[in-house]
Amino acid sequence: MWIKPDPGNPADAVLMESPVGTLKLKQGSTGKLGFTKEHYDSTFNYSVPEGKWTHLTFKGDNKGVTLFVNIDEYVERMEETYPKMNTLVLPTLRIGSATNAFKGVLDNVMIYNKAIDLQNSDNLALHQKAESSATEFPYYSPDMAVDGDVSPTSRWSSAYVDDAWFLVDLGDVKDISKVIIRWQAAYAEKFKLLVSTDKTNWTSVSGDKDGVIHSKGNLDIITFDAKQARYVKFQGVKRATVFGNSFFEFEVYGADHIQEYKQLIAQMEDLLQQVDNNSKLHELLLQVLNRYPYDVNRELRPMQDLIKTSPGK
Ligand SMILES: [Ca+2]
Repeated sequence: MWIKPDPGNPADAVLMESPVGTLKLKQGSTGKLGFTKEHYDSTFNYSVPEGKWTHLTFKGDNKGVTLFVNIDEYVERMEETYPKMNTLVLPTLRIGSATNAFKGVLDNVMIYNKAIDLQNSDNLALHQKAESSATEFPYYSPDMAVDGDVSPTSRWSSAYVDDAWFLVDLGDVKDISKVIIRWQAAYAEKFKLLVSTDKTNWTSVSGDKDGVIHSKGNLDIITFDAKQARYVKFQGVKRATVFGNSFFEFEVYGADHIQEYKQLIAQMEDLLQQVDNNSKLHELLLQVLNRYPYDVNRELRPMQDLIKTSPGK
């Protein structure tokens, strides 16, 4: 669904409700997206921005629920084996609420009775071999950053040096195009991201002319043109704190066409403003836009062709 909340929504503002539960823009006083079911509160570590359109996808199964924001800008999985409190039954009896409706707009709410196959959800680093420079404590070992667990004690933490490094071996050479770093409070203000197929020759994938990436901590999502890599390395340049560098998870994702798809969608949105509301092109554009992002796996060529048919192109 698309959502554009007004500024200043109150605590517990409800997006949807039914007797079985509520989906909330703000879970309690956290300000974060969440849902309540059978008196259990589940909260995503994500606040929906006010005053602008954001796309949310909830992918639910019998174990938990995954949140995708604008396809791949923020992704979180909530799952708990017992009790199964993090599963979501979408409460769609009412959009808004009889008592505490959120203020804002929802658009294009689509509900499927099967899990949507969004690309790019396989973390290639998960449970692979990892190694690093000296750690702060033996138990904050490099494998803790590739175990898929973001709980407070499951993290890699380096000794208190600027040039700490960490690398993961993907097992085989793969095309990759995205790395996500989920930082603990001790993050790197400056670092490099390097890839290699032989563990000897390294290339930086992003950053300034020296390959230096600047971070503000919390979460770094680094996307780049597809690169071949078996080894993916974090190279610290400058620490942000007196401590070392520490992250809960270091995730690597394969090449895909999400970025290209999103660019085409943006072009189509621009085009939609320019064409006659009653034209065939307008109708065709809406057909594609209304399917965003559910058709992320679609062929891109028809979208490119459609843009080319527009007047002035
Ligand atoms: Ca971890």
